[in-house]
Amino acid sequence: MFNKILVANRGEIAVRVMRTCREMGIKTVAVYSDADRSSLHTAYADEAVNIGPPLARKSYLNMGSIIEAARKTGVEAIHPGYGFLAENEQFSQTCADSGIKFIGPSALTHRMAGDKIESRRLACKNGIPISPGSEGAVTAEEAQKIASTIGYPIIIKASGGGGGRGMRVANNDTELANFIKLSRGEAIAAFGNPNLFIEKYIVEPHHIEFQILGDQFGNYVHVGERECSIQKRYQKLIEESPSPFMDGTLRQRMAGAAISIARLVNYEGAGTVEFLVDRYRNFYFNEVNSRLQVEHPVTEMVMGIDLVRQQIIIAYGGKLEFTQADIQSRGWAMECRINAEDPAANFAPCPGKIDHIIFPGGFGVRVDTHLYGGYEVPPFYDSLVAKLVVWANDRLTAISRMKRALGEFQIGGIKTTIPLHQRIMDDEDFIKGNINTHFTRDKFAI
Ligand code: MV4
Repeated sequence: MFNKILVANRGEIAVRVMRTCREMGIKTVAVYSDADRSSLHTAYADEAVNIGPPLARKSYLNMGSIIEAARKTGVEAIHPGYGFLAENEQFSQTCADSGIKFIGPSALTHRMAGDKIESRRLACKNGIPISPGSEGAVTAEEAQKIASTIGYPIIIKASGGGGGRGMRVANNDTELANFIKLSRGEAIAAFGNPNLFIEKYIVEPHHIEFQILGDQFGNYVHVGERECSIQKRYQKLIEESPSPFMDGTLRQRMAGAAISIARLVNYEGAGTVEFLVDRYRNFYFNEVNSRLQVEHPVTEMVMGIDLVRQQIIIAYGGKLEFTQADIQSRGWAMECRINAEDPAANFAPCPGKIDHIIFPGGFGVRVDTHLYGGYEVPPFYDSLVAKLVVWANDRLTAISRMKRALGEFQIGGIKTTIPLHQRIMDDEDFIKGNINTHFTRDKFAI
């Protein structure tokens, strides 16, 4: 096994990855920016290396200083967490060139997954359902021609995009022409890639994703689905597993599609295949996320599998520790993302000093966080400060447990999304499992 791993990230995910390393007897190296000298991940690691100024561009996204830290400390592998360099093709390649194992898929897989038109084409060619639309990149004229056959509404997406950036919904030819211009400009500015494609807009879809694992010997398994429909502004708020919308046959069909995708790109490590599901339970491939996801704990809770441990074993060249037949989901898990945001100020980021904190606990409760009393949440990074995850035998008990745990969680000094989660847990449609991606907009006008 590896002796030492560098974790190229910060916050809760850096701590979460290091915890598994420690259990596996692997030493850890933290990298930290000037703003993270007193961060939990910096203190938790066996060694810590400063990699520069607060701005991510100069520290957590600075490949040169991270590779240098890896060399200096003699690590054999780098775990990127999520965000920052996790899906960066060039970083994956630079690690390979430096003789450091990148804990994640190859540069080639990143390229494939990062190009939405390519992955859409690949899915289509292999009989995996996609929303009807363009075959490749389109001009405004081509888009209108396609729209005239498949009909409105049409959604415009950027090939280099993801997470909703550069997306627009058009209801007629005029809007389509205008929105293509706007999205094109955005796509060039944000991703340096002008390519746009269009799809038939699916109304009120569920966002359901499958967790997959693939080793270097061509073994692939799926570890069930996560329902991620509760989101605001394309940022997930609540995730759960299983999905309340799922049934046995749909699960089998979607899991089969997810594993096909994994095989097609020789997926190595842990990944997610994302689908949209309409109200009639038709499913459409959306995109591949080639990283460990924020919401991975809900899968861990129902499956009893440490996904980071599997990532490390696979990266080392080991075989998956189980086959599909060994994997069995049990009970219900749910995660609330606690963000340092002010609900009264349109959810603006709300950094600041934690003057007092009480964590929830007890049976079936897991808190992944880097918060501690006296810590100052810096203004430079993502506003996620804690993930509150519960497990219970069934969904209603999980909701009761989540309400209990949200009530116990006291974070003084900053504003958080805890009150919003409490409102959602009391919502009758949420309780019934009547949810789709428009839930927060429809019910809470956010
Ligand atoms: C769609 C869609 C409806 N129809 N594609 C948004 C994020 C990106 N990953 C894909 N997204 C969507 N694609 C078609 N053909 C609706 C969304 C969408 C959405 C998807 C997942 C979670 C939340 C969402 C919120 C609004 C729109």
